[in-house]
Amino acid sequence: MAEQADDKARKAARYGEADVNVGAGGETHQVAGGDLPAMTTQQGIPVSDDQNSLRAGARGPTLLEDFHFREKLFHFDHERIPERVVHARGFGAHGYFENYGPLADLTRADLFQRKGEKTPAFVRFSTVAGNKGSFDLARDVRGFAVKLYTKEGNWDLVGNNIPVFFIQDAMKFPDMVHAVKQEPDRGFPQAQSAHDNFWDFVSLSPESMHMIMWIMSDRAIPRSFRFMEGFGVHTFRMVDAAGKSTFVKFHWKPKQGLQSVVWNEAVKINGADPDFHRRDLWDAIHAGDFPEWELGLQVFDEAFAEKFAFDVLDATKIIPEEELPIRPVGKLVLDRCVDNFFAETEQVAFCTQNVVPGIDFSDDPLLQGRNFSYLDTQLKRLGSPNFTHIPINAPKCPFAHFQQDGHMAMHNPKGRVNYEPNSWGVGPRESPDKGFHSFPAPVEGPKLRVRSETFADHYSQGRQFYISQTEIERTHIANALTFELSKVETPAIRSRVVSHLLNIDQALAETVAKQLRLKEMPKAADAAKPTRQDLKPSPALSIVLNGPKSFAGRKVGALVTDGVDAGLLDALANALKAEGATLKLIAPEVGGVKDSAGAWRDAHEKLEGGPSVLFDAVAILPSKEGAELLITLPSARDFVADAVAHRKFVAYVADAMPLFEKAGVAGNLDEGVIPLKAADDAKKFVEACRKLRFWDRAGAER
Ligand code: HDE
Repeated sequence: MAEQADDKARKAARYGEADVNVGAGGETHQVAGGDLPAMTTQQGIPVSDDQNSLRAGARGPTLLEDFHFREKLFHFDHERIPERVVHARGFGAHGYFENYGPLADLTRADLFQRKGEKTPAFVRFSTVAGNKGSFDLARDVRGFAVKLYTKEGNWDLVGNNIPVFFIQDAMKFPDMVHAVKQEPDRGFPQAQSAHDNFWDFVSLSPESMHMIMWIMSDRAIPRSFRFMEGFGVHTFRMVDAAGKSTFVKFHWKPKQGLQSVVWNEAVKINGADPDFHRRDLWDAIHAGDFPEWELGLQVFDEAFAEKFAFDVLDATKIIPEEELPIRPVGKLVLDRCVDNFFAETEQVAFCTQNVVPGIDFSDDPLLQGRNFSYLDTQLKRLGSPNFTHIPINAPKCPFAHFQQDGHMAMHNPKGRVNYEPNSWGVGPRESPDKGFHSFPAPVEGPKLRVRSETFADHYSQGRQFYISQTEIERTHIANALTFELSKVETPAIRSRVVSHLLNIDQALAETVAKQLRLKEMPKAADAAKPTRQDLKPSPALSIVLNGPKSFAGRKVGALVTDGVDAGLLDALANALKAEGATLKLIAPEVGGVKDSAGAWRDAHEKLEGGPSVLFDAVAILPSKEGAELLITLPSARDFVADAVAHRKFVAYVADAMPLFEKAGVAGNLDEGVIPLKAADDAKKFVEACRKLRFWDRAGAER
């Protein structure tokens, strides 16, 4: 009887007393007047009890006859679909692409014909190597996959946040992915390239070296999805109404500017908030701060391709913006989060072969291979050739064909005719004018398994990327290589990587060798082509040189205690609001603090849950007594010490000084550490924050 009383309390709590009528035997009914719908099975049969399985006697065995119980567990047991082999961890959002003006001179693609036209879009960002449950701030490439629901079908531009790739031929993709993912015997490391197999593969595949420069740079640890670029990577074609083809490379430029974190921060963010990137996008969209990217094109003809120093079909090469400027043609805005993560983000099926009339492929061997792989992988993951019947994958334009049946077929045509030609006068017909035509590029030659000679230069652009970085960015690359290679257990692999670095930059190779404490400097690796020394730096490749103009969209974490100066806090909040940035309060207890005016201020985070790594800049605002408490808390000392070490802008009140001293950073009071004395100082602090980091801070690394 005690059990039944418990049951009664539980049910009452769930439905609210008024909605539940508990019968004498403990059975419940939702009484009329409650506005919640009645629960049913999948077959629509009303459910009377969702708490207890059907048993022979109160303590007896469960009966097979309990169809509700069996259906509920059957469905639960089948909830998962296979995660993506790569790009398993992702986060998606809806939005639109807005076209700036007609592009008829380049392409007949319908979405580019009318000024101001909006095409619905769905974007999924992802990491590559980690499994679905891994953390967001792995050092990794980010997927930047865009599905555009155009009036002439779905166009999937399945790109990354890095414009080059590890390999030149799709044949090597399974090897490359096996090498980077967890090692097969032990099942780890997770979401890490810092292990022997990856660097073994890379050191035996010099074509990876350009990509290695990118993933060892801060590009691989973005501050959030909102602050990274996207690239189509391959050369594509645009084809106009007359059938003229132009080569094109696609770029997405974030209007928010570029921003990354530093490695020590990434490591800590992964512990403090493994969902840092997805939470950021979710929060921004929910706050109405919709991220935008401008779509830019690099367009060129055969003549340019002929004279360009590298093969435009080689996905390990870029065309520097300074050599071929980017033409902005429209913008992508993300303004709506998904309603259901599984239905949309998990089930979305991107396929590189989804192109629309006016867009076409080039012969890039990586792209050609992808065009097979993506369709194939969707069948495995979604389990049916009818995956386009799922709303997120269905075109939003009219469609008609004679494909039929299969698992879970949802669009089933009526009537007798399911083939063509037919003489019944019904059903769709091909349309030679409107339909997709492949560009008739002339091809001939013997069937060969070869790598074109024109793909042989593996180092020159890696060097160009490196020399395009600012000093601090170069230091980060050297440190990242050192970190990763220090996790490699086999000394020969470490040396082999350094032998490739020698072909990129002597000083970089020497720094890494020294930081690894290599006993002997290896000889430079044999190069199929010597590294070109004449390529000019491309400033567009640096993050620091392409940061934001404002602090909008960024977050400041203010460490507060009881007695926090109410006027200063308000001044800071107002200055940040005017900039389009937000203020979060971090307090010893999540309940909040009482400010100097006696008013209550709710905290957003308890100190232990809100370390400074989660913020773009911090303000240290305790009262005098508050500071005495904070100096006893390791998390408060870390808050300050980390913010300084990560070269953040720090605002502080004089009463906070004991905390700086205890944290060992009282000697770092440079121009990036800004005293808040009067309300006007808050504005100065926010203006300083526009630079994001005070890179000149001396001795910041502890
Ligand atoms: Fe992918 N890639 N890839 N890839 N890729 C997949 O497709 C593949 C490559 C990229 O958010 C898979 O649906 C091959 C380059 C993104 O759902 C798979 C090759 C670029 C996403 C696959 C490449 C990408 C994927 C796994 C070498 C940047 C996530 C699950 C030729 C331009 C899309 C899936 C999403 C996903 C194959 C190389 C980007 C297995 C064979 C280069 C953004 O089909």
